[in-house]
Amino acid sequence: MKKYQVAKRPGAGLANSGIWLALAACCVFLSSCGEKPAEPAKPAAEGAAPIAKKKIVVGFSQIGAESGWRAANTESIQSEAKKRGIELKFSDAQQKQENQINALRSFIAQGVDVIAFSPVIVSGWEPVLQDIKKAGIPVVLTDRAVDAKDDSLYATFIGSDFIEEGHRAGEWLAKATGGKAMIAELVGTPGSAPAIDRKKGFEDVLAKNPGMKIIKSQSGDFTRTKGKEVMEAFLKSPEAKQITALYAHNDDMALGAIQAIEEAGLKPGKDILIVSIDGVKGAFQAMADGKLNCTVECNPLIGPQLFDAVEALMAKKTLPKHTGVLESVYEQSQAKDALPTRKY
Ligand code: GYE
Repeated sequence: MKKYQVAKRPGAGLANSGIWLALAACCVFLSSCGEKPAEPAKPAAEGAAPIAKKKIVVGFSQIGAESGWRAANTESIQSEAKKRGIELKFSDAQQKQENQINALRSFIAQGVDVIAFSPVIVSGWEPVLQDIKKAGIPVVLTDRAVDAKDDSLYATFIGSDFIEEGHRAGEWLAKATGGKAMIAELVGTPGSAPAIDRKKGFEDVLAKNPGMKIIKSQSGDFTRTKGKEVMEAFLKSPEAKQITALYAHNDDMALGAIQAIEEAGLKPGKDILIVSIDGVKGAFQAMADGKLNCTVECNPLIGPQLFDAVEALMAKKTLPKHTGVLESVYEQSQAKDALPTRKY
């Protein structure tokens, strides 16, 4: 495993240290002038130099704002940076890889300390990752993985196991239906890690349950609008009457599909059983209303883990290549109790 060198910005350390020392001195002075009596100062350890801390600058390229999950993820990252006094250069790619690559290149030009991003699709990242490596900037991947063979192109990946989420969704449906279901599938963004892996994990379960079949499958791009559109098309297709269950790769598409099912005069959650992934509040509400049957949790609140990694990299520590996120599976019976404390 190769260790990254954190880029040194020429001159920046020296030029800033004087200012920081002056600021630190001011802070000590101001706090000693406060109304409350100051705590007795601890004698400085012999030979200890005053610590002048440089502000960490992180460039983060977010995929977009396609779902409730994404909104919660963005909030978690922005608020955690603020809390830790880390300067965050945040860029929204509106679900386009091209925009993400441009943002990453601009982070190199700005000489940020660490680059983090959530790659919209798995492929096509090697050239820009090579350039980041050449610039000596460590990379943290969050949420979605890349398919680059050379894992020295990034320091660590923090994110969920999407194959396991697919297994959990499939296993819940197998249990709920006694292994018999004609399934419509709403796939996530084509070529994205969660779409590929959630499909694979689910199909692993189908392979063991010959009575469960996917009879319709199409991408709804992880959005509510497209989820609704695609479900409308499914319900107008010749196979419409056979559909007994819906597997949506995220809650937003399931919520869109619920509307389409209702508009077609059917009962979501009863005529068509629905299982989706994420565990956003809207899904818990839909479960409490009896319209969604199960959601497999995918935790978006990874800001603290991201900045733990950033701080470790700044301290020149080597990180594990992958860190997972703790998650659960929820059914209708748990929805009402869980709703008030649900954080996203
Ligand atoms: O499930 C979906 C979002 O990458 C895990 O992206 C994330 C997925 C999430 O749009 O709602």
